This record gives sequence, C-alpha cells and structure tokens, in this order.
Amino acid sequence: MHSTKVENAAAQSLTKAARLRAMLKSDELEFILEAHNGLSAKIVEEAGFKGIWASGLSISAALGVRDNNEASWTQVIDVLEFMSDASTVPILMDGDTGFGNFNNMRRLVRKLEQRDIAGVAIEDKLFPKTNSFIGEAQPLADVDEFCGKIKAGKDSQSDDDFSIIARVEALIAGWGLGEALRRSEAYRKAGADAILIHSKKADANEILAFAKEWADRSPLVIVPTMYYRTPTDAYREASISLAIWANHNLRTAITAMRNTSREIYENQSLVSVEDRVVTVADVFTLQDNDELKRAEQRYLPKTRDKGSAIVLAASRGATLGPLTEDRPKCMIDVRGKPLLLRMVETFNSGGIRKVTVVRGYRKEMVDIPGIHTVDNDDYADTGEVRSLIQAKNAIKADTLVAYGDILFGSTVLSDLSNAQHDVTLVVDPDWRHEAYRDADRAVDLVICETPYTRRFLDRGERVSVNRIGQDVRPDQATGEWIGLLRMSERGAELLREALNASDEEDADRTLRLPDLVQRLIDAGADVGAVYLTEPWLDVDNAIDLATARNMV
Ligand code: SPV
Ligand code: MG
Repeated sequence: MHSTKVENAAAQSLTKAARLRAMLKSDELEFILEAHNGLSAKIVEEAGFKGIWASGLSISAALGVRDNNEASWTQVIDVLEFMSDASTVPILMDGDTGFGNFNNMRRLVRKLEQRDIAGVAIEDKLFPKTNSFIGEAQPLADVDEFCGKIKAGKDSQSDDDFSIIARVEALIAGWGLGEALRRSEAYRKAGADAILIHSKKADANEILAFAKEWADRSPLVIVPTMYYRTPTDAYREASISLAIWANHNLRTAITAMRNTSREIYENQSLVSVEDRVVTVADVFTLQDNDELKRAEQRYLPKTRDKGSAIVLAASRGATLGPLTEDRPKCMIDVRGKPLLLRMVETFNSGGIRKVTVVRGYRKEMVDIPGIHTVDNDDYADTGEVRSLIQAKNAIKADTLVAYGDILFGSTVLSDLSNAQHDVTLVVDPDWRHEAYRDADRAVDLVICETPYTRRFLDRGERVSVNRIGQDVRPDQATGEWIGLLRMSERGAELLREALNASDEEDADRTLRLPDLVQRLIDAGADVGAVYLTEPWLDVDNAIDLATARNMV
C-alpha cells in the first residue's frame, strides 16, 4: 500500500509523455481504456486507469459521424484538448493514418504536444481511412512512405518522451505474419517507439504468434476488441506491453442512453429511470464545482452584507383623514405605488434585501411582496418603542430602522453604511428652511457636536449627537432627525438591552424611538449623525402627500 502511494507520487511528478513511455517500457502488462470526450476521460481516470485511449472510432461516433476521417483532424484535436484538460493521466491518440502525408504528420505531432497529449498511434493504411473491422483487404500504405511519416513525426516532436506508435494492419488486410513482421521491423527502424499489432480474429492466435516472432524487439501494443475471450494472462505471458480496451465506454454509453431514452419516451415520466441514473450532484462533483467555489472565495470581491431594515409602520396616520380610513399611512398611494413599496425599493436598490415591517392599524392591508412582517396589535395605545420590541429578533449589526411614512433617496444608505457610530441618525441640517412645512408640526430635533457646513460634502466627517427629542429648542438644534437610523454590531447590542429594559411591566408604553436613543446617549453610547442634504419627506398631512407626489 505504502509503496504504491510512493510510486504514484513519483509518477505524478513525471510528464504525461514520460508516463506513457514508462508504461510502454515497463515489464508489466499495462492497460488503457477508451474515452471520447472530457467526461469519459475523467471517468477512465477515476476508475484507476493509468492512461487513456483517444479512440478514433469512439470520438467520431460520439460526434455523430463515421470513422472515415469525416471529422476533420482539428475537430478531433479540439475533443482531445477537452480530454487532456479534464484528466491528469497520459492520453494516447488514435491518429488514424496521420491525416495526410509526412507533412500533415509533422503538424499533427506539434499540435498534439501543445495539448499535452502523450503519444500518437498511426496505422499503415490510406487517407481517408476506414475502420479496420469494416470490409476485407483494405489497401495498405507503401512501407517506405509510411516509414517517412514515422521519421517526420519523430523529427517534429520537441519532447523526447512523446511516443509514436506504428500500427500494423497486415494481419487484418490478410497479408500474413511474414508481411506483418517485415513492416513492423521497417517501422521500428524508422523510429517507432512501439508496434501496435492489430487483429480482427475472434481468437488471439495470430497476435500471440506475432509476439513470439517479434521477441521483444520493441514494445508491443494490442487491441483485443474481437478476441476479447482470450484470458488476459496470455498477453502477459506473450510479453505484451500495453492492451487497449478500445471502445467500451462509447458502447456502454450507447446501451445506457438507449434504455433510458426509450423508457422515458414510453412512460412520459422520469420515475422509473431516476434510481438508475447518477444524481445531478454526482455530475457537479465530476465537474469539480467545489474547486470553483474555492476559487470564488479567493478571487471574487467579498460581497459585503449590506444589512437589513426594520420599518415602523403600525400607526394609522390619522391626520391624513379619510385617506387612512381603510389603510395605514404606509400604504397610501404615491403616484401608483404605496409609500412603503417605494421605501422597500429604495432599500433593495441599496443592497438591503431583508425588510421587516411592524404592522398595526389595518395590518391586513400591508401587502408588499418580499417583506417580513411582525405586528404591534396595541398600536393605538403605544409608542414606536413597543413596535420595535416586536421586531427585536431582526435587530442585528447593520440594521436600519425607519419610520414607515418617510421618503428618501438611496444615496444616504451608502453614507450610513460607512458610518462608524454605535447608532447613526440621518439628520437634515436644513430643517428650518422648508417653507411648505407646517410650523407647528412635531419634529425630533437633534443637537450635534459639529453643525453642518459645506465641508460635509466631502463626507466621512464624524459627527456626534448630544441630544435628540421634541424638547430640543429650535435655536439650539443642528438639524432634524428624519426618522432613519442605522446600528453597528455594538449598537444592536445596546439597543436590544434598552428594549429589554423598556419591555418591563411598569415601563412607559408610549415611549418614542428618540426617547430610547436619548437614553443610549445618556448611557454613554456613541450616537452620531450623517447629514442629509438631498430632498426627503415625511408624510403627515395632505400637503406632505402632494409634495411627495411631486417628489417621486
Ligand atoms: C479505434 O478505437 O478507433 C481503433 C481501434 O482504431 S479499432 O476500432 O479496433 O480499429
Ligand atoms: Mg481508430
């Protein structure tokens, strides 16, 4: 066991060409099995074979054409390239007659080496070839012409280990043992690295007779397709180097595909075949999808989780009168889309996919695809903090909390995601100057450490918030909180703790979110602001709604 491992490791460090050469030279009888595409090449290797026969018959059949050089040599080489990429064991190409004369052979060898093919077998017949098992007494190549082809191939290879195997068709063509030996000797002298002696007899007698006369002058290769009954040990005893199982993956594929096709056709169902075919997962494994996953980890930019959002949308919005009779404020139409849908789309466009909406008034009307919902059924008698408690499970690092009645653009989301505070509030520094707004409306004003100036346009400035609430005096205020905040991981922890504290029996059930934020500030949390200089709106009354309809 141990020594096999060591041998395998040693073999892996050799080139494919060197490994095929070693197989030809070894004293053992070695085996290679046919493959005809990348998938079958993988399967041959998976089974344990040390090499692959790129069969002309199988490749042409798999391409749906005859074994008569109907597929061009470059088309065959394209298939070989896939096979070579898909496997790590050496591939011996069935080179037919070399696809032309010595000159074509030279180019073939160079192109094969470029694709890391370990060797090629060429047969002493005429182009275009016909499969050896078809017809009788096919014409053979002129010996000298074929020797020139072998020499030209050997002179063209750049890796000394690349193998050129001369395939002798004299027995199949009915020319007898003497001619087979005469040709083999000529090809050996021309530089062939091995002789493939082919036979279409149902027994191995002529092959064994040839091997005996050949007497190890060079490695012998056989293709026991027709004399498959001969026990493999007979080849060992005859000192054969390499046996090619030449077409059995193609033939088994045909059997399997026929049975499956017929059955699916007849049954108009997949049920009966499902257990007989490999799983899709198995296909993925053969394609080595895991490697792609690992590579993606390495090479693709990490997709940063852009976080999630909680929308507090439980209240009716009574100041909108009849407009909120049958639906909550968040579901009021703003030019063909409910307010809440517009907000969800804004979140989505900023990469925030998970949106949890706290419903209350007319909750059945909150019908936006893709959102998660939780309910504050006590909405009429409670403040926003009670609503947020219902969404406690959704509070995590990078979670945003928004009032359900505001409209804003998505650029502020990236400012928020760059902010470093435990809790970051979006603050409008221009809150006084909005002439259209009701002077008496209740606004959550904030006092920031640093008032807004134009230099905030370059962003990234840290702004701490010292106070927030409706009791902040306008002459002290640096801006208005628009009803949107974001929390960091620590911010999420602090907020959850604060929510737990206010979830107690005697807690004030009308507590508003700014009150909770003020408590965090008082407890020493890092609450900061990003200034919003783009249009935004909260929809409190009919004028706001008209403005909203103009804004979108
Ligand atoms: C092939 O596999 O294409 C061969 C072997 O050349 S045989 O079909 O036996 O000729
Ligand atoms: Mg062939």
